Order: sequence, then structure tokens, then C-alpha cells
Amino acid sequence: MCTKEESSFNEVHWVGHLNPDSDSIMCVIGAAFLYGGIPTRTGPMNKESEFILEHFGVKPPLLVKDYQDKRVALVDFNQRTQLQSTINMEQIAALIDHQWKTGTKKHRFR
Ligand SMILES: [Mn+2]
Repeated sequence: MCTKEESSFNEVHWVGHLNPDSDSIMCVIGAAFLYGGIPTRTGPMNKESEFILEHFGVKPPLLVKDYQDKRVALVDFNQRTQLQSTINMEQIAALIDHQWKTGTKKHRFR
């Protein structure tokens, strides 16, 4: 077991799916808090997410347009079509919270 400061996730960019909803926004913040790393988002936040973050006084995740050369960890993610276009499979260090739908191969990540 290592401390948060020693975590291998310190340089990871946490990211959810395209057109981030509140799941994606809150998950990247929570994951970065728990494991270290940088909470990011792929686009503008919706009104619900803005309200939640403002209400709790939490800073929005960093808006990132280009993830090339970054280690990435995915949250709130289950469809490859929802992967930001500059992220390659080799960059993905972790995946949590994927909301798997049993029996549907159509939505398989790999
Ligand atoms: Mn979502």
C-alpha cells in the first residue's frame, strides 16, 4: 500500500466520456481526490454540473482538448465511440465505473 503522494496515478489525467454529464464531472474529481492525478473533462459542463460544483464550492475539472502523450484513466465510460479522439488505447492506465450492461455485446469496450 502506498500513500496518495506515492501513487502511480499522480500524473494521470482522469477523464470521462464526450459531452460530459454530472457522472463524468463528479467521478473525475472524486477519483483524483482518492488516487491522485488531474481531474479533466472533454468539453463544456452542463447546467446541472455547474450548479453542483458552485453549490459545493468545487473547482471544475481542467478542460483538455489534446490528451496525446498523457497517461489517462477513464471513469463513467462504456463505449469506445465516447472516447475523446486524441486518446489511444496504449495511454489508458485504468478504467473504473463503466456501467456494464449484461448481455449486450454492442457496447463492449474491447
Ligand atoms: Mn455519464
